[in-house]
Amino acid sequence: MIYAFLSSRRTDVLTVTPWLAPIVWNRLYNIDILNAQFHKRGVHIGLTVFAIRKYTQFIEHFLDTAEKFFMTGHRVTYYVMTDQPAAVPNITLAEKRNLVVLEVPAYKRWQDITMRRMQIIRDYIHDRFVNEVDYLVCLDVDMEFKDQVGVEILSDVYGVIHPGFFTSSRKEFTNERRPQSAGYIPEDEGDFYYTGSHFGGTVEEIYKLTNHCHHAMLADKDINIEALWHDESYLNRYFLYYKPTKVLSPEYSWNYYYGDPAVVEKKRFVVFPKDYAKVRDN
Ligand code: UD2
Repeated sequence: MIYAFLSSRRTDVLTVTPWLAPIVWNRLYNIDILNAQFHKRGVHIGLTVFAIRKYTQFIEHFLDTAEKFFMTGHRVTYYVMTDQPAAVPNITLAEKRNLVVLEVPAYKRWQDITMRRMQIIRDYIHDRFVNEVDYLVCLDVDMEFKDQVGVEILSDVYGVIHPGFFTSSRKEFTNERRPQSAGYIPEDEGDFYYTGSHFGGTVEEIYKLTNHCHHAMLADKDINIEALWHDESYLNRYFLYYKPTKVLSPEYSWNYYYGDPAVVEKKRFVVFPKDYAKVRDN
């Protein structure tokens, strides 16, 4: 048993943060043990995903692949937030899984669409999610599941290392550098560069995170600033001061634009290539 444990240890990647949060990579965990623990607790997982304006085209494939690979065997509710409820396809879901379509406004600017996700998730946590699910997993829609994403990701609050920056120094992170901004991170600070496409945690922790990020955006709006990478910048600032209790490797938000490095043994959740000029209205 001990031998089996030692033999599956990874020496090629960082597996724990300086604040002792695990960093989740392939081969570091036993999914059967974790599944047994989470089944005992009967956890219910909510997945939020936004499909606004032309992004409704991504929803069917996103859901089809989630049915194959996301939290197999657990209780799951998909919350699809859209301005066009009729565009959400009828897909057959496995047992213990359901889909809720929520109508949300379509902001004109794509930047507002991505940033306002924080406010909308916060408000729905308050109005209903808190009574319905234990954890929330918040994802971009122009993505597809390619391999299992299960309860190994769950923790009080987690972020995912951006695939473009897992070997970068903190100076290279594309953080917001204007000191007046509520998203500001100095060049010599920052632990990882986290992607805006995937974060999660308990409903209570995601309430705190989304509320904080939304307020940071409003504070910047008042002084006519929009952080460099929008919601992603505010999320990075949040995680600097409120450290995630688990960090996921880029397996959990890969982009083949960055190649196919061997160290990322599984590309579990992957960006679906898109032509920005065709999917964005402005
Ligand atoms: C990056 C981040 C994204 C966000 C954004 C902020 C990755 C993989 N993604 O992606 O999470 O932080 O930068 O600039 O790093 N959406 C719509 N309709 C629209 C536009 C956006 O529904 O017209 C939603 C949709 O769920 C989409 C998400 O917002 O997946 C993020 O927008 P994006 O994919 O256009 O942003 P992108 O690729 O610049």
